[in-house]
Amino acid sequence: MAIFEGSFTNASTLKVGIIVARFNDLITNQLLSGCLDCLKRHGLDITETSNELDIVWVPGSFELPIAAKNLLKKTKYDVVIALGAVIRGETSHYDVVISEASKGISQVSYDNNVPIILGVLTTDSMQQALERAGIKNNLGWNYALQAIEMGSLIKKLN
Ligand code: INI
Repeated sequence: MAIFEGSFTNASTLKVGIIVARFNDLITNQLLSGCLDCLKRHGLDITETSNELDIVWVPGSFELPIAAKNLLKKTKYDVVIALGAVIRGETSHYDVVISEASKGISQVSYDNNVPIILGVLTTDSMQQALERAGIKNNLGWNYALQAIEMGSLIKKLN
């Protein structure tokens, strides 16, 4: 019997891409900072000269999938993290944005055989989003942990 599990010990063996939506950037900048803090503390080089990390900015969560698709054309990433914030109270096309973003992200992930972490916060209010992006907990940290786990797991399975 073989048991395969992701490892959290050395993120520097991974090549990580992060795609961040500028829409609601008060929230997404916080998610990005939580993410980077976690990756750094797990050994990934997050400096400007790093070969282990690339960051791509897009206008909104709707554009996360197309950016992921093109990012994966150029370079072999072990894992990609897609960060966005969709707030129900602030938009009438909440459902369209979140549905297209999540559908597109899973499709690009399967098509390229690369895990893409769905780091899009969906909340009913800005207050809830703030709470999940740092005031209480920063889910950016969790997204990065999930990325380290999945990136290392898929490497082991191949
Ligand atoms: N994009 C988001 O990331 N979050 C939102 O809450 C949001 N709202 O409110 O509409 C949003 N819209 C922009 C969308 O993602 C696209 O950038 C835009 O429609 C252009 O394609």
